[in-house]
Order: sequence, then structure tokens, then C-alpha cells
Amino acid sequence: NTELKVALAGNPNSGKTTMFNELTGSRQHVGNWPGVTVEKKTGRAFYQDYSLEVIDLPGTYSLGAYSEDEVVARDFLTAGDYDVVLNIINSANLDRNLYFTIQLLEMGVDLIAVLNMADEAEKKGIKIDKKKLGQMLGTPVVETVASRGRGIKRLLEKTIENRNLSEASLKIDYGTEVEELIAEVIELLKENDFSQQLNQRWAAVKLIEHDPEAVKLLEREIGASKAKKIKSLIAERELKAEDDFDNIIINKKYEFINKIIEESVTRPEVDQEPEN
Ligand code: GDP
Ligand code: MG
Ligand code: K
Repeated sequence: NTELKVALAGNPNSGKTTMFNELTGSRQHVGNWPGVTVEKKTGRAFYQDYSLEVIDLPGTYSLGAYSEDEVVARDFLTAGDYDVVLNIINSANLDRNLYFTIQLLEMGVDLIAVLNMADEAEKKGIKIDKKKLGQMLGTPVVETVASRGRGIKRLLEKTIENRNLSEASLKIDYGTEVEELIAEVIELLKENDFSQQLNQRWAAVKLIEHDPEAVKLLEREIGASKAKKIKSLIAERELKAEDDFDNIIINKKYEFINKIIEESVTRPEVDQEPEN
């Protein structure tokens, strides 16, 4: 198949729209996502024998359910109707951007980590070990400067090369307490045929975090009374836990990001920065 569906996802101001324009030129269409006023941009790129439908997703910092933008991006990504996601990352602000990246990876999204704004990172003296970063995330990594069209050809090559990425997803270790609960929630979800098409672990983590959309989905799929059993189990465990589960989970995510940064990024020494 030479038809590919490629979505651009990432934080606001990471350069998604600039990249979208680079990839699609004037072959663009602007509309709205169904049911909401969020703008939907689609376009087409051609490379070698391939025709790529490119979709510019709304920029968000998170994939929770707290804004229309987040819900649009999340619904698109969970529906899975795409071949590859290009996660556009501001290289000069890697740690913040990686928070979004690891959320995608935990959902099981097949992505290419696009280190955009490589010029800005260079200016700041930030060096990113692409190989190490790729190993730790388990994804291909490409460096780009979208505003100058740098790295676009390589990005298209990588996109086509990785059009059939693996089904694997990132597993962050949330510690014994949460991990045991995740396993139990997954068993209950399986019993109830919940979200066959979803990544079960991701759904379990979202429920343990009390994500309102995940809870609604659960109630819709298995009914309020069965959902109550899962919610009660989570609430009961949380009472005995060291901290609120959403805090534990977010802290573990940041721990993981810090480890990635430690091992793959070098920044200039503070005392070497020019004084002005
Ligand atoms: P979006 O919010 O993710 O769609 O980001 P935009 O594409 O609107 O880009 C935000 C700003 O960053 C714009 O002023 C772009 O010109 C600029 N920009 C995009 N890519 C790059 C890049 O690689 N390097 C630099 N220096 N600026 C960029
Ligand atoms: Mg944009
Ligand atoms: K996957």
C-alpha cells in the first residue's frame, strides 16, 4: 500500500503547523473536527511512490480530557486510524515536550520522535544523543528545523521506512503498589470485555488516575454497577496508599523523563554561559 495516513502531534509552538506546511505545501484543506470548533487541517505530501495524507492535530501539553483540543487529539489517537504519528518536539525544551511523548507511547501510539528546532537547541549549546534517546524511548528519532526546511527529506524517508511500526508500547514502572492494582484492574476490564481495541494497561492507568473521560467510557461500556466495582477497588487501595495515585503516577513519569534527560542530553556548564 502506498497510501499512508500521518498525523502531527505535539505541544503548542513545537512547530507542527510549520512542519505541516513544509510537508504539504499548498495541498491543504482546512475544516473543523466533528462536533467541535477546533480547526482541522489536512493536506497531502508525495514522496517516492507514496502519497501521504497529513493531519495537523491540535497542540496540547497533555492527553487528559480537560479541553476540547486534548479530547480531539486523544480521540483521534485512541481510534488508531493512522499509520504513523510524527511527534513534533521542541528540542530546546526537551523535558517538557517528552511528557507528551511518553503519554503517546504509553497509549501504544506508533511514533517518530521529531527533534524540531534543532537550531534553537544548538544555539543554547544543548546536545542530544539521538541514538540513546531513541533507545530509551524505543522510537526512531529525526532532527529537523522546520522553519528552514532542514531534515524534511530524511523525515519523509523515516516515515516511509517506519510505516509498519511495532505493536509494543512503553511501560513505565509505577512501583509495586500501583503495578499490583494495574494488574487487578486489567483482569476486571478483561472480564467485562472493556475496550478491546484500547491498550488495556493505558486504560487501567487512566482509571487509577481518575481520568474523567476514562471513567465515563468505562461506565458506558460495562454499565454503572459493574464500573462501580472497579472504582471502589481503586478508592479502597488509594486510602491505604502513601499518596494519591495521580501524584504517584505523575512523579514516576517525571522520574523517567529525568533519567532520559540525564542519559541523552548534555547542556553547557552554567559558568561557561556568556555574561551579559
Ligand atoms: P505549532 O503551534 O506547533 O503549530 O507551531 P508553529 O508551526 O506555529 O511554530 C511556532 C513558531 O516557531 C513559529 O514562529 C515558527 O516559525 C517557529 N518554528 C517552527 N519550526 C522552527 C524551527 O525548527 N526552528 C526555529 N528556530 N523556529 C521554528
Ligand atoms: Mg499549529
Ligand atoms: K504501538
